[in-house]
Amino acid sequence: MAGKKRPLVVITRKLPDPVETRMRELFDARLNVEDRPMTQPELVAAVKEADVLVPTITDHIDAALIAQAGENLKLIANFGNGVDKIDVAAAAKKGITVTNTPNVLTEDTADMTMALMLAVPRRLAEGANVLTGEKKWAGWSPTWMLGRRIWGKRLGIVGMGRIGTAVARRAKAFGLSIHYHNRHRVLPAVEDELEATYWESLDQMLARMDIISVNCPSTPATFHLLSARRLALMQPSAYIVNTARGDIIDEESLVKLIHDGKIAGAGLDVYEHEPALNSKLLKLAAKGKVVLLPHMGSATLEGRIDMGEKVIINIRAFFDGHRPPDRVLPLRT
Ligand code: 8YV
Repeated sequence: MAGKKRPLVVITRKLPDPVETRMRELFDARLNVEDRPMTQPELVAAVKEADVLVPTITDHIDAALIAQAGENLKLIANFGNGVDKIDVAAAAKKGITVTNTPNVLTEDTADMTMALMLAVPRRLAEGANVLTGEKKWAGWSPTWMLGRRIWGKRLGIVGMGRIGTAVARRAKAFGLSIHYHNRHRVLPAVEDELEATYWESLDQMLARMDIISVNCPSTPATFHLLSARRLALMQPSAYIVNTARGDIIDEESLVKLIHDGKIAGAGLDVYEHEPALNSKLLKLAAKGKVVLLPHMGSATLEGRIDMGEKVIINIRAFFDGHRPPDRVLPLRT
């Protein structure tokens, strides 16, 4: 890009300092130092003048916004793996390339998935709250605060992509048997390594697992994939964990089934209408039936810096006339 006009890059949220410093060095970077989410008029103004937009999960980059983009906007370089908030097809129709930041958050998100898979059956949040709550802890007792064992149990992974596979590796080390449902079988070598059982039928897998982990992307095809009918197939002693996207699960039905004792509990990092939380979920959390986290699956300093560096690599490759490494293609319908 040496000697060429530096692209006008509008970043919609505050990014880690080292990333912002690098962006300022390389681009005509418009930073969001206050980290206040952009309003719709501000997003419209941004797409009208920018060469590159760097949005995050808190921005809705829909067809209506893309239609208002100026002729300069040639790249939407998402700070995030999931592009469910970007209308990639509308961008493509307008000749706008979309990129994301895969791989660099895989292990961190898998770690958080494992943390939730342990936290709910082993009542981690409840135990921690006992010691910080009003009531004084009366001390150990043989039958108190008993949770459920996870080693030796059956884990069913919905979506065996990068993050699903990383979850499987961790869960295998924790002594769980690995089962999965996916659009395609993974490579035989990966199935062998994980001693993983493939379930073509999601229904049949849901009915036989002790723990379900949701690790597929949010797309029109996976909206409410875990529907009321499917959730009802789970065993009353089973748990579900979601670090993918909230709208993959019919949240209202999940809340009802846990409330009625038809599902044992849930560990959630994402929500159907986040950041708005279903008040019934909060009530279940107070009873220790669910552990709720505020979308922090990939929230490590290292991970977010790596995500920023990937955004920079995608922008530089694009303006050097190369195909960016993390280009996202519209879904085949
Ligand atoms: C991101 C995520 O932090 O990457 C994703 O898809 O959900 C999170 O890791 C978030 O999307 C930032 O835009």
